[in-house]
Amino acid sequence: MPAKRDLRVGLVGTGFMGRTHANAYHQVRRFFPQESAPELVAVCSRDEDKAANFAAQWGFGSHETDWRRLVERDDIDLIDIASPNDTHAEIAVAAAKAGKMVACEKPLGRNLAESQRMVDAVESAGVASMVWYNYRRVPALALARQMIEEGKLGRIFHSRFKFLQDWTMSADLPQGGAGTWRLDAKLAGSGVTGDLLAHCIDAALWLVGPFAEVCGTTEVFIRERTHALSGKREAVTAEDAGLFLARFANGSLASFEATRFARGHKALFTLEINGEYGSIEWDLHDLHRLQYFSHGDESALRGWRTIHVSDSDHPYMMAWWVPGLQIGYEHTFIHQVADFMRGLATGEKLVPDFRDGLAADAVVDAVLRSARSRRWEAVEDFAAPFNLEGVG
Ligand code: SOE
Repeated sequence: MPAKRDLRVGLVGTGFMGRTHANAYHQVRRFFPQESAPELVAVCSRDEDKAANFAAQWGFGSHETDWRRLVERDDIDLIDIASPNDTHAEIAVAAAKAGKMVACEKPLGRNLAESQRMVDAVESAGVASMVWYNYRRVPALALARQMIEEGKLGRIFHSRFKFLQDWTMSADLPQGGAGTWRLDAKLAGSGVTGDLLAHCIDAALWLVGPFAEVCGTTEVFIRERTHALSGKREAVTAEDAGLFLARFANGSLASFEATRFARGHKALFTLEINGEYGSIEWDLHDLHRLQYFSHGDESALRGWRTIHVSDSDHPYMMAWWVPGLQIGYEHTFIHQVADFMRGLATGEKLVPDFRDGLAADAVVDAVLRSARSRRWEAVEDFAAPFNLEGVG
């Protein structure tokens, strides 16, 4: 099927996230043919071999070793940033100034000042932006959002979010460098707060609403690691674990927990929301199921039910297989590209955009402030509406 208007993509970063994005650009034209299609114009990595191999493997027309070259090219519409966090702000600001649309991995910046600069850049240039909070596009979570919008849970009182991993538990694991930059706060900005809690925070912003205040604590369990670049033992400042309590603008309360030291858990992202009329529960390890309790059910039959979110009337599932057959992690990225393309075509607000990313980063910032001050800290509300007229 011919594309309506191809979106010419320049991707920065060839790691894990670069692969998820490249795969999404490829697949979207097959499963969402009603949207215009991305064209994979160029990929950029500082390492020439990595860039060339990635371009060949994922079908990019060309490769670059300097992102500035990508930004200068006039055959690219969208700069997609999937490189480590310390590169996000500089690339995004330059791309927006050059009139390009910008997509960026989460979190936006390493700190609030960088995130704010990124938002200012896209808003003053009037270019479209997107943050890859991909879990919003899990069909079961999209269904949860629909149910909340329709009032099925009623007023929300409590919610719980956690994201547990164990991949950094070995004291021999270095910090810094290609695979382990997430452990170096100079590059990442923070540890689990900006990496894992950020996903919980984005889900909470989306499903529960704006935060009012937070109170949290963090810990670094292994305080020194060899730095992959210097070869020397260096202090670790990226937190291994973080816990916080939150009070939302709607008066509800929540707890949040993330760690990379939960032995046996690889990506246990779970959430539960309790409302006046019902509750929901979800678990990334079983991502196509949504648990739902409705107090409105006949009293003798009331109980938790499992919704297998794989039917054609479930969000996104019309595009996939026949009812009952499920999809997975990589599809969330494909859905995000499909929604982005549809937003560009219709003018519908693209979410989450950089301003939504800033709202999440403001919560990250307040949690880290609270961990230092050992007090409740207010969360600044950045989720002001952004007029999309003329965007793109
Ligand atoms: C960290 O291990 C990580 O890869 C995060 O950076 C991703 O955002 C998360 O989706 C999975 O875990």
